[in-house]
Formats: sequence, structure tokens, C-alpha cells
Amino acid sequence: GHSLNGTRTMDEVTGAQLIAESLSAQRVDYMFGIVGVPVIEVAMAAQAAGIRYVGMRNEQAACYAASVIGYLTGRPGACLVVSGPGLIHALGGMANANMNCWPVVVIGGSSDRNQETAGAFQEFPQVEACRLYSKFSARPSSLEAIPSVIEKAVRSSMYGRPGACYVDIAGDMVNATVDRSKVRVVSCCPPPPVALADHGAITEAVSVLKAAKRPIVIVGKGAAHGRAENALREFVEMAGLPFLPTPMGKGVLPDDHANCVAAARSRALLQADVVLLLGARLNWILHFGLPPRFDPDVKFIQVDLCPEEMGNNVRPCVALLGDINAVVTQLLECVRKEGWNYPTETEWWSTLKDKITANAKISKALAVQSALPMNYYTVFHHVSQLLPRDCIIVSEGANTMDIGRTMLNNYLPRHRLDAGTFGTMGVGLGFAIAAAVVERTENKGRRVVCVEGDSAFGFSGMEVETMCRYNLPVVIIVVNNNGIYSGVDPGTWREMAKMGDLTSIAPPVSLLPEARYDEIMTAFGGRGFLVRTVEELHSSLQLSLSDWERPSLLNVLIDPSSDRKQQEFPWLTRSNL
Ligand SMILES: Cc1ncc(C[n+]2csc(CCOP(=O)(O)OP(=O)(O)O)c2C)c(N)n1
Ligand SMILES: *[C@@H]1O[C@H](CO)[C@@H](O)[C@H](O)[C@H]1NC(C)=O
Ligand SMILES: [Mg+2]
Repeated sequence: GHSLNGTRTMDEVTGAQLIAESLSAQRVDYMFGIVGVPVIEVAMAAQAAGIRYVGMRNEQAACYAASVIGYLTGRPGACLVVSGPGLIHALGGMANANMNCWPVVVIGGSSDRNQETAGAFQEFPQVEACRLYSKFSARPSSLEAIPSVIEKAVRSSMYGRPGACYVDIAGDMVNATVDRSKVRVVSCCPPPPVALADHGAITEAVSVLKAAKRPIVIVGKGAAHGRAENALREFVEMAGLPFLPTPMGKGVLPDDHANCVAAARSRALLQADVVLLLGARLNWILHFGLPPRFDPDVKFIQVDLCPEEMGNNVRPCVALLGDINAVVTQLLECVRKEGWNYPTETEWWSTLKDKITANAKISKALAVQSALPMNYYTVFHHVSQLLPRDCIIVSEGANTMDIGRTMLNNYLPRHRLDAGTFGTMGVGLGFAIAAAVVERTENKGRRVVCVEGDSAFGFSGMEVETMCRYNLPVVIIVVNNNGIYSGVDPGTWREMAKMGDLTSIAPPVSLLPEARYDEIMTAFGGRGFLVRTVEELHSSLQLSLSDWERPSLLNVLIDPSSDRKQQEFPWLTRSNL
């Protein structure tokens, strides 16, 4: 019995309410989106159902924000978008979530069913379009089907390898009603079931580790997602193994842990004879596990929850299929029972420690340079001194992200969010908003600090208004080198403008020199700072960190020709090595 809005009775429920109540029943607590026809009622119903709704300025950023919720809290966030262009803007966020293996549920309004194929307003084949960017894409066939489809979307987003799921809601279903008694209640789906690795394979893995001369543990974002931090810490310390994190594996074990060899990354990868790979893929970030970055005879012990991942690019010598936390616990028990640990006095440890010391010296030399404009290393050196240990660091850019990753430590799991597996620019502000909204709920006193290249900042720059609107005390640090990788100083830019049409002669990497990104923040009532010196950096960052009422933006002008220190191998900026 559907009826139109207006004839609704007490025991009737609308499509919008069913979506909202079903999401809430599945413990989806946060929704990010942009409203319009036909989803305004869905957003309002979400708030009525106890879901926090954050209105964003672009669906792409809304979807980035929603996707981080799943990584931070273990339950997916929702992204709510209108039909056609709204949904299409969200595809970038779905793709990014899928690549990062983060759960997210996108809810898209679509045109009325009786106008399909007739050229309806914003008509688009949305379920089909989402298929390539998601694990599950469907439209409930009736109002009664909404709770089970939402449950399936939430469950699919979290179970197995996590990812994006899409639920389409036809416009005419939003206001349509159904008798509550006709709708089957679907209870909350539990967290994913935990799988253990094969017992024999665990024993084999430990015997491979015992025979290793130059072992390392690589801690991936899967270990962070799998909340393996406690078991992993015990395992690494008991087994005495050196480890290094992938970019978002940073913080699962603290960066200042005695066994962390991140500062000797290239050397460790190149010379390791056994790698215990924990929730990390052998993709471009790990140079495919192949020469010239790895020893051709290196043995991988691959731990992953996804069977299809086993053997990608390199055949593992042992494949441990299961939940990362559970498998690490199994390894820990095996190592404990055998009473084995990797010796502390080995040539391998000396090699790694020497390399760490040498690299630290080079970074330090660059960091203490007092010339103005500042270089990247100086900026990060001083920023790192002021950041609280428990802050959530969001970071994107090219040099900004690569150098920042090596100089800004993480001490806690899931406290670093960056451009990720897909290398997506524009994720930072959405991530920061989501992290700040979660922090407001959890109230652990953590700051969200967003370290952005000037180009990276621009992709979602208008989300500064969102931060100001909700009083989210995010600290944005724009490391401003006037461009993508590098830029041009203001004087040269003016000379160039006199020489001809800038569209013909300006370097494609360049952006407006000394652009006043700080004034975007002040325009909406946040704090803005223009920073040229170390003193200004210190005072503005201190002021920003002490203000819990509103966001800040530090526009840090650096040398537009500042570059990375000499690399043994270029990485993260080159995918073909
Ligand atoms: C969506 C998207 N578009 C374009 C790129 C190509 N790209 C890689 S890094 C980057 C920006 C780098 O400049 P910036 O953020 O200013 O950092 P910098 O290296 O200058 O410190 C761009 C545009 C990308 N990775 N993602
Ligand atoms: C639902 O009803 C409200 C109130 O009548 C109306 O404003 C809105 O446009 C309707 N939404 C859809 C999708 O039909
Ligand atoms: Mg730049």
C-alpha cells in the first residue's frame, strides 16, 4: 500500500525515512553530502534518525570525507548525492575509497521511475555508472526492500576487502509511503567475521623468518584498518624484527619505535632477504616487490585478508590468508612457543642503523638552513616540533607529501591520512573535516592538522567554508611554493607577463605566486596567517593549536625552487621503477 505524501498516517513511513532508519540501524552514524531534489528529505530524515549530517561544497569532497569515516571508526560513513552530476562528482570519491580499501556507502537520488529513458531531469544510468567504482551497486525494487539493500551495502562495504557500495533511490520513492508493518526489520550486521591463517602455514612462515639473514616487516594500511597494533607491537618486540610502514601504515607502530627503519627505507627494501608483508599490496608504492628496488631472490611472507591479492607481481613463499590482527597473533604465539627472536647484534642491524644516521644528518642539515624563503625541510622540522603526539595528520601534495611523510612522525594508528593508493589530490580537506567531526563526537582532545601543497589545497579549497560553518578546529598548513612540484617567484612572474600571453609561456606547473590562501580562511571567519619566517611559523602554529573554536590556515611561503634532497631512487613521484 503506497500512498502519496499528505495522506500519510501514523504507521506509515516514507522512503526517505526508511533509508535513514536503515542506515542508522546499521550503525552508520555520519553522512556527508549535498542536497537538492530528490534527496533533501533523506538528509532531514537522517538527522531525525540521529545521524550527523555534514553539508559539503562538492560531492567529491563529501565522498572523500565519508570514506575516511569507515577507516577511522570501523563502520562506514554515508555520502548523500543528488542525481546525475551530483552522483558523477562522487565517483572520484568512490574510486579513491575502493583503491584504498575503505568502506563507504553512497546513496544517490535518481530521477522518477516513470520518466526513465524520457530525458528526465538529471537522468543518468547511475547503478551502471557506479559498478566500476564499487563492490556493490543496486537500487531497491520497492520501499519494502530498502532495509535489506542498505544492510547488504553496509555489510559488503566492510566484509572481505573493504570498499565502496552504492544504493540508488528513485526520486518517486523518496516521498512514497508504506505501512510500517509491511517492512521487515533488518538488524545491524556484526563486524566482519575473523578468519585465521592455516596452522601449518604459520609454522612454515616462522621457520622462514628464523632462517632469514636480513628480515624486515612491512606494515601496511591493512594492518591499520585491521586494528592489529597491539598484537603487532608485541610480535615485533618479541621477535626483534626491523619494520617499516607504508605511508598510511605509519603510526600502527610509533615512528620513533626502536625497531623502525623507515629512515633507511630504500636500503631495507633493496637488501632484505625475507619480507613479512602485513596488509600491504605489492603495487607501485612498494615498487611491485621487484628489482631494481628489491633483491630478485627476496622471499615474501604475504599476510592479507583477500585471497586474490596473494601472488600479485611476486609469488609469496608463504601465503597467510586471514584477518591481519588474528594472523599476527598466531605468529606471535608461534614465535613465543619456539622462544625465538632475531638477534640484535647483526650486520643487518648495523647496516640499517648506519643508513638511518646518515639520512638523518642530511635532513637535519637542510632543516637548519636559515636562508629565506624557507625550504621544505625547515618548515617540516619546525612544524614537527610543535605538533602534539596524538594529532591526526592529513597530507597531500607531491614534494609536500613526500618530504612531510619522512619528517612528520606518527605515533598512533590511523592518524595519518594522505593521497593514498590512488595518489588523489584534493582529498585532504574532506579527510580533515571527517576526522574533525569524529573527534568532536569521541572527544579525545586530538587536533586535526592538514598539511597541503598549494596545488593540492586548491582542489577542494572551498571546503574551508564547511570547516568554518561547523566550527571544526582544523589547522591547515599550505606549503606554498607557487606551483605543482615547483613554481616561479613573483618578480619573474611579472617579467613573464610582460613578455607575452601567459597561457603560451607560463610553465604549466606554475600557480599564482604568493597567492593569499590565508584570506580564503579569513573570508569565512577562520584564522588566517601569512608566514614567511621560522618565527612566524612558530607563533602562528602555536596560536592555531590553542584555538579549539575555529579553523586556521597558515599560508607558508617557501622557496619556489626548493626541492627534495638527492634520492637514491625517485619514488612515489615515478611509477615506472
Ligand atoms: C586528482 C589529481 N589530479 C592531478 C594529479 C597530478 N598531481 C600530482 S601531485 C600534484 C600537485 C603537487 O603540487 P602541490 O600540491 O603544490 O605540492 P608540491 O609538490 O608543490 O609541494 C598534482 C596536480 C593528481 N595526483 N591527482
Ligand atoms: C517530497 O515532498 C516535499 C514536500 O511536499 C517536496 O518539497 C519534495 O520536492 C518532494 N520530494 C520528491 C523527491 O519528490
Ligand atoms: Mg606546490
